[in-house]
Amino acid sequence: QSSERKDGGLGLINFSEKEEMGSKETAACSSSNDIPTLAFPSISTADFQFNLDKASDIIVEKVEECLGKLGNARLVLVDLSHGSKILSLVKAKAEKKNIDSSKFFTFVGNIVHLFTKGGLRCSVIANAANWRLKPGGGGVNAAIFNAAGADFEAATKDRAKSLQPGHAVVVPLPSTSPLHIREGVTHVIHVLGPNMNPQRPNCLGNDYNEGCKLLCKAYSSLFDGFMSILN
Ligand code: AR6
Repeated sequence: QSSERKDGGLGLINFSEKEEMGSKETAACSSSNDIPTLAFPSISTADFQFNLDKASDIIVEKVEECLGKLGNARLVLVDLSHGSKILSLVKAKAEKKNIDSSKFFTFVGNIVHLFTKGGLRCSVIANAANWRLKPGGGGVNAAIFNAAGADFEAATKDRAKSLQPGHAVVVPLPSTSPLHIREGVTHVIHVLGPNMNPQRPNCLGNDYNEGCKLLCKAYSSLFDGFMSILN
């Protein structure tokens, strides 16, 4: 149940005010639903086992870099539960850097139900993909492929057959996709982050030099992909 509750500030709300928002949050939400919004998960930090402290530094750094170029669009980091460590770390670090919370905030919810269960319309969502760009596995990848349906799989194949770590590919979501119809999502951006899990392909061992470079590159590619949609 907690997986569908909201977390971060919306619109005019500061990170620190989140707990008191209730209905105000919903109102801010519905009035902001026309703003182009990218919802993204924390790339590489669950199945791919990337260190959360390092990942949160990178997320905040890359978000800050991107915000100046975004116009009126906004970025939202999502995770499934209120207990999410990565959301807490990012929220605290973003607040410290005075990042504008109308342009970037965190949100608790399932990335495939942000509008219908959370009231937050996101035109674009990011997928923490695998290198084959295949359905299955777990986490965000399984959720998005399941929710988006067969036409999305075909649309992905049209765009790319595989992905290198640090890269992203933008896939327009067919208008027949349930995710398009139900949630208003127009594009999915597949991103492949660095893998630190020995059970998965291309494990970097403990090479965080390379890992951090690749995670930075992954977020740059993701945000560039989002900006290419806006333009
Ligand atoms: N909605 C929102 N956030 C989610 C959801 C969801 N439905 N599911 C997971 N998260 P992960 P990775 C959060 O494992 O580490 C797959 O098997 C999760 O709590 O999806 O990059 C692929 O096929 C975490 O914060 O991605 C790849 O092989 C974040 O999303 C591999 O996992 C990313 O977790 C990629 O692993």
